Amino acid sequence: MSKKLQTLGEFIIENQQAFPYSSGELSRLINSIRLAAKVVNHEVSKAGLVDITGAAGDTNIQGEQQQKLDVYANQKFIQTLTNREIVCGIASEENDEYITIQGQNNDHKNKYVVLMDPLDGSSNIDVNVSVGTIFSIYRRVTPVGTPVTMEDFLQPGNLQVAAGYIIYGTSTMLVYTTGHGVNGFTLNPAIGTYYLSHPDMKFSDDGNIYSVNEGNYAQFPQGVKDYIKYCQAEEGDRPYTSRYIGSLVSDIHRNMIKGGIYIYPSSSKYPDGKLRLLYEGNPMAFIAEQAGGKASDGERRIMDIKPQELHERVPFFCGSKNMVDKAEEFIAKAKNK
Ligand code: P6P
Repeated sequence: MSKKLQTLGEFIIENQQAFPYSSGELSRLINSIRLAAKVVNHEVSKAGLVDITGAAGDTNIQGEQQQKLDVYANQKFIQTLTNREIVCGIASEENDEYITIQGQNNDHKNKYVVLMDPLDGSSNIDVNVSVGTIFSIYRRVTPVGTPVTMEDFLQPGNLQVAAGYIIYGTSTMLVYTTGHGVNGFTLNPAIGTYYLSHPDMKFSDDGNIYSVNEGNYAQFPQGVKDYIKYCQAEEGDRPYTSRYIGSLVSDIHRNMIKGGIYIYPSSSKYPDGKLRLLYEGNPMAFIAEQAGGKASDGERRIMDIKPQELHERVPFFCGSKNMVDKAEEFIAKAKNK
């Protein structure tokens, strides 16, 4: 007799106590993300068939051509989050400025802010490679009843109340945490229901996969070069396997399941790294730590960094704890030479 699969809706209800101080609003917020993800998944899954993958012409904060699916995903998540009377502000990679949501009575009574990358890795769409949505949720810090300010968005990652990602891959999964572990739900597209398929996801302390764009090797700091050479050396359980999809959500998801480290370091091209702290680094760091892994900028814990700007970048080392520790060791050694 096969075990009855638990749906995401049932999981949220059964774990309601995991959402502290929430009168069900955070549950409803996760539910609205679930809905938006289904709508975006529908479009992403047929991207090759309709004229929606062509560049929308504009460029986003990354300076990347905005693919129409980027724009579509951004609109869908903003629309869904706005309609649910839970969120008082949204920041997105696709918008230079944050969006204030006044609420139906223009009373700014909603308590949560959401920061997101609505379609990360979108340059992979044209080559049919997995892409993802990344989200980070905070309780506002300025008084309820007033418009949100930048202070509500520039919170350190250690104040996140929830974070997660959707991976639009061979199957579509929603993986998230509210600070009580990490759980993965797979969408059955035939009936539009997510089922708990990966309960209590964990990074192994060790791993043998390293994910970095080695094409930029010459631009890396010496410590990072030294760590990459360590990964490649024939010694003990090494050489490790190099796997790099070029889609953050996919690389982190694979490493969480198989063990490994993802690295996007500072370089001469990206002195502060390429990834954005608020809607890539922090949510993936929350997931990683809740899964027993680690996330740093090579020295500092990602979630302890006090953000200064909405779209600031950060060097990013994330994954199996002992692998991140070893990379930090090489970085420190090179600095002290
Ligand atoms: P590169 C996608 O643009 C992204 O933000 C991440 O999803 C991905 O890991 C990284 O950039 C890829 O960057 O410079 O290696 O192409």
